[in-house]
Amino acid sequence: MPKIVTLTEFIQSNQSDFPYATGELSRILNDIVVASKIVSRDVRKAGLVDHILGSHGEINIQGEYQQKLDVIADEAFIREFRLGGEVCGIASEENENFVAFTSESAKNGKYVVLFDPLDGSSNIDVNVSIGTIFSIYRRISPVGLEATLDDMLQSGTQQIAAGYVLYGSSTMLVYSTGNGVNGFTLDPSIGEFCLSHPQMKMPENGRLYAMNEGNIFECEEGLRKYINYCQSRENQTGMPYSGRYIGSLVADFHRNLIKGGIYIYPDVISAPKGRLRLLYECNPLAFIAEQAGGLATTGRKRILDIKPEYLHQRTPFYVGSKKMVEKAMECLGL
Ligand code: AHM
Ligand code: MG
Repeated sequence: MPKIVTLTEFIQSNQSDFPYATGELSRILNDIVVASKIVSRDVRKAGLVDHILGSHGEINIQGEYQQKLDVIADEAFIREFRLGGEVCGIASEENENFVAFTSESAKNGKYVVLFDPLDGSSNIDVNVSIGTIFSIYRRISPVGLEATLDDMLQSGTQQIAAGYVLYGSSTMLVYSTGNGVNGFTLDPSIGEFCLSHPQMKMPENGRLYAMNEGNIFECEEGLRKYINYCQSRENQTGMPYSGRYIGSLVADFHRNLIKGGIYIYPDVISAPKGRLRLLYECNPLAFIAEQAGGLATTGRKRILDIKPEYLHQRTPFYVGSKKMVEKAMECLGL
């Protein structure tokens, strides 16, 4: 049997590959590992423990405030970053404003983390896969002061590391520091993420497409043309592609990363800028996609090149196998 490589060992042995090899980024990744193990444990109990499934703000039978799982996840990650000493501030989907940590050690932290603590929340109560998405940047404000909004509003090209955790039939952590993409599966019997998917590559082409087709008449003509192409025999396989839409971005993305495919959340009439958030949903997955040989665009331009203007900015999102995204863009008229 080959030796198991745990995520902690992997991070240590690859530390010199990091852009700033001082151990700080390794410690942030370890904070993410700890928080995601906590969330994974709670997700696994979600159907059993009513205080986890209860709606936020209600008082349960023990007189405790009930918490939604996405709030539990948000708090777990913030706690690790706040106390870890390397991160000066965070932004998350659950918080309207960014949070600048005020302790002296945090003010000396050189990094910010932007994350969606639990994406796919509509899937929580029905036992379908959900995920955490994260993005790490060097701060641009001076070390020693509190983090600023400008630290959060950096283009995706500035990401130092990004990744996601998928709470699926197993829990997986997939991340990149800009040297390819590696995937780790949590072995619950030893409580460790173990290297299971080294150097992941997204197939250049695929036959799976993921889009909420309920929106088909809400989106632009060019996209309907692309979906028609997917459903026809005109495409490169000579057979209709298979539609696969979980409605959980991390799970849809992860499947396409492994099998090849495209995920589309376009601008629609009800969401003219798309539904997904640039900073903590699209940018990190765009970074992973590109690192694995895939592509991520708005349908017209590269996601990572967008200069963010505000924290919860939305964008249309076309991500997946390179040739599929290119074909979709061609249908949009590029
Ligand atoms: P959330 O952050 O509120 O969970 O929304 C993001 C989710 C994605 O995971 C998913 O792909 C998409 O929203 C589903 O949206 P829709 O129900 O409109 O298809
Ligand atoms: Mg989300």
